[in-house]
Amino acid sequence: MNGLIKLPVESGARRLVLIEIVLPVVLLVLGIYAGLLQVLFRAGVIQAAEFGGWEYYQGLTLHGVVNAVVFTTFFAVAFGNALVPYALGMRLPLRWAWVSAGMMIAGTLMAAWAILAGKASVLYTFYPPLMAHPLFYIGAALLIVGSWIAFFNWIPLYRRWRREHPGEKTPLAVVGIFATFIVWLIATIAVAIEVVVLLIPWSLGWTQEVNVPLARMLFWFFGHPLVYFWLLPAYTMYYTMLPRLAGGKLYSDKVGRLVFILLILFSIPVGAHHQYTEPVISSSAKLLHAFLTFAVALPSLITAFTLAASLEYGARQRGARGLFDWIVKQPFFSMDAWLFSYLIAGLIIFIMGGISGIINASYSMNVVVHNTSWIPGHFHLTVAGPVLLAFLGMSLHLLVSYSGKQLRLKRWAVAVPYLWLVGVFIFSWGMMRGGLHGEPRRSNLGMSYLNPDSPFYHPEWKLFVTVTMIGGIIMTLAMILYFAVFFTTALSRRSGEAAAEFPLSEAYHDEPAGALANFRPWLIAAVILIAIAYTPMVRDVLRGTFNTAPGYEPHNPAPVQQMEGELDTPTVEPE
Ligand code: HAS
Repeated sequence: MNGLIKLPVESGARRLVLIEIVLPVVLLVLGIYAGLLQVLFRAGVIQAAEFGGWEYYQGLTLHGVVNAVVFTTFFAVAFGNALVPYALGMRLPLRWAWVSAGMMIAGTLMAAWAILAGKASVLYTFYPPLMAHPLFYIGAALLIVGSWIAFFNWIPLYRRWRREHPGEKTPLAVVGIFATFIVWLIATIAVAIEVVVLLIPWSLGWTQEVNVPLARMLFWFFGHPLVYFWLLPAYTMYYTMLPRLAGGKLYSDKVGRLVFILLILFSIPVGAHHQYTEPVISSSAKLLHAFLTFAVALPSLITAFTLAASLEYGARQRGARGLFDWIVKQPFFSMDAWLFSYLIAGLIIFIMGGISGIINASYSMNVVVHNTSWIPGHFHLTVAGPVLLAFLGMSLHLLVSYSGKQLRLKRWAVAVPYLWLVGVFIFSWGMMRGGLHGEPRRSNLGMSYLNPDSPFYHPEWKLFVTVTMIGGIIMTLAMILYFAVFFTTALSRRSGEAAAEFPLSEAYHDEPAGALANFRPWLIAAVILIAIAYTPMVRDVLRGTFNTAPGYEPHNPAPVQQMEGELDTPTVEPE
């Protein structure tokens, strides 16, 4: 885009951001391949033996951990390392930034080894009693602590900026990134307790059993805000960049701040909506979390209207007339503002992702869809919709600006998000319809549902698993195009000076931030809300009677034989 403010970046910062962007995109190749295998396997096109040499849970773990945890965490840190100094007009302090990157890379390599060696087939939720090799948990802990260090490294920078700019509003982009990492910091404290106190000693054999309900509660204390940790960087792009890419202004700066603060308030005390069907937790605690889940949808509803108003304003500047002309007058295929295509395609997908989320949140509807393939249908419309596309678009943008290279294969780059949109809608339709017909979310029986020898033989699901597979193949094609664009650009010659540049928007209504100017009171309110929502759950979990279990490893036949002796019919594996 023309007319952007370019700020020079020193070579250390340039190298750091490029490593944090390129490494996860390389790993994403593996994650996407594992996803393709899943749809082919579910549709009965390949059998367990052809599963890339992996076991079913191993492939699914790789898919979830690489795509949803490693790629997203690296991206959020790289994006913050680039955007925070840019928006504040300062230099990134490099020493701790490198320590953070080093820890994240070491942690990723440890966890990747454990997964690829078949010693950590525990999925991205690593629910006990599924047990992983200690290096998987230690690797996850390093990745998380590394990302905390990146955040702590921005705080002195921000403090200095505040001293030097008294009375000025914190740039909205910085508010967005700080909201992302405040949510992350609070949420990861719970998973750190789970991993360090419960899982590492258990996987090292120092303790024989683990308190399953307690571990699950701690996981979901983290697991729900995790999804907003994914969403918030995308929201930062929507609020601070999308309006300018659309040729207009953000409709209201204050609403952007309100949305970020509301997400800090409500994204944590809602974990029980993942546990509606679990015993031990009382229904009153679940009800409270259900109400709060509706509250967490509110900032996204506000976002829908604010962004629509911003897009409409931009289109009217370019001559749109009447009621609906502004919708078609968006720069969907602009080669100049190509990042727009990634953001708008994600937003369109999120309309369906949001509706399905609100369905999940209702207790009675959740009982119908929980643990069925409806749920992956929902989350591919959210994390693999607005989040993935915004992250892919911004990764390309950072690659181009931080390397001083030109974007190659531009037409393909613009086609990727729309191809992905078509693929993910088809995929999710298959998954969600299948889920409504009872198709499980996952099973570890080594056979597809279309194999007559499978205890889960369900020929009536053929339509759904086949549609899912078609969607999955289209999504894979979109990603092949993306990788072609990304690596062709990365390997091309440098054509200009590397510099930081972001298409930051002005606001149409640029009011003073008022009560939203300071994070502190909202942080206190968030902690109080968490205490109210989680005290009854902690009480329930500590009172629960069925609370400890020995470890179970899907690739280790011993516990399975033991189970076979005890059970007449095969069952769905634990989540
Ligand atoms: Fe969710 C399960 C409820 C949002 C991800 N969710 C999951 C899981 C994942 C996930 C990964 O209540 C599975 C976890 C697992 O492994 O078990 N979710 C919600 C609700 C929301 C929601 C109420 N989820 C997300 C987001 C995610 C995500 C965001 C990732 C980033 N979810 C649930 C529940 C479960 C669940 C239950 C448990 C289910 C179970 O039983 O296991 C809300 O935040 C959604 C609010 C969103 C909206 C949409 C606003 C629309 C916008 C687009 C506007 C478009 C415009 C474009 C302007 C209200 C902002 C205009 C177009 C033009 C062309 C001009």
